[in-house]
Formats: sequence, C-alpha cells, structure tokens
Amino acid sequence: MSYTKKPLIGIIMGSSSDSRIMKDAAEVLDEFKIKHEDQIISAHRTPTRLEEYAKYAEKMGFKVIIAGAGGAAHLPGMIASHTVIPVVGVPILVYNDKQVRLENNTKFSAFGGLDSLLSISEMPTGSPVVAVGVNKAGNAGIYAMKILANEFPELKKKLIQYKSFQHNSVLKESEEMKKQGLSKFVSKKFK
Ligand code: RP5
Repeated sequence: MSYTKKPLIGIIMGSSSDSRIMKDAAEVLDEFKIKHEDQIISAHRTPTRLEEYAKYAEKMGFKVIIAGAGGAAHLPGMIASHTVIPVVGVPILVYNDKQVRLENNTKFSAFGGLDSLLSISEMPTGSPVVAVGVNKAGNAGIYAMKILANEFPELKKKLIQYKSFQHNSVLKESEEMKKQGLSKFVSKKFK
C-alpha cells in the first residue's frame, strides 16, 4: 500500500466557506506527498450524505478523517459516530461571507470560534474526536501524518526531520536576536 498513490486520508468540511482554512491541512499533506481526498459534507444540510460518507470512507480504507466545521460544528462528531476511523476535528471560526452582511457586522462568529471548539471537543464519553486549535487545520494535517507514520517508517523519518528543522529555525532566530538586540530584531522582522 502506498500513501502517495491511494488516498488514506479524507478531508471533509461543512461548507465551501471552510475551504480557505482547511486548505492548510491539504498543504501539509501535499508537502509530504501524502495523497488525500477532499469533499464538502454538511452535517446539517446534507445529513444523509454524511452517513453515506462514513460508509464510503470505510470502503476506501481511509486511516484518518480530518473534519472541519464552524459554529454548531457537528460534522466531526457525527462522522465519528458512524465509523471507527479516527477523526481529527478542526474548529473553524465561521467566516460568514456567503450571507449578506449588515453594515458594521463584519464579525465572523458571535463566539470567536469557541462555539466550534466546544462543539467538537465536548463529545460524550465513549465517542471521542480529537480537536486541534481554532483554525489550526495545518496541525490536523501533521497529526494525521503522525497516525499514518505508525504504518509507514518513511513518514516517521520525515517527521523526525521536520522536528529538527523546527529546532534549527528557532536556533537561527535566537542567534539573530542575540546579535541584533531585541528592538532591532523586532523592527527588522515585523516591519
Ligand atoms: C458550518 O456552518 C460550516 O462548517 C461553516 O463553518 C458554517 C457556516 O457555513 P456557511 O453558511 O458559510 O455555508 O456548517
């Protein structure tokens, strides 16, 4: 079995308006050449499709499902209730730009993403879904990769390399800060 040819990860989201956030998960997986399949499944607007998708994911042999949703974010939990495939939930700060906005109503969600986070993380005992931080779809991609790495030693190696890359970039930045002094460092980096 090859993770580069057959999709072993399903990425789903509740609305096209989630796609700008969810693409971060896809980008991480693309970077590591992990094939994934992406779809829009709405727990509320297409409830029957949700059940079908869970069966489809099992048939496809997906190892992980990354599910993003905003507001009353039921998608990750409902998918998890229909399958034993591990689900990583991405709480999304609802963008709401599909609706006509009232003047000055440029706010995204009344609860700033906490609504989605709690909807996803507060699953009942016995039906777990893991949740990454609000809008942290990239982390969901890395987490899914970690699950796959249990089966693919090559991916484990890549994750170790990624860790040392992170380590080295912090060291590099720290060296710059030490050399330039804090004020100069800030004005150069965040100009
Ligand atoms: C949720 O409702 C979706 O996940 C989305 O974040 C939110 C708003 O959806 P749209 O009104 O933008 O389609 O189901």
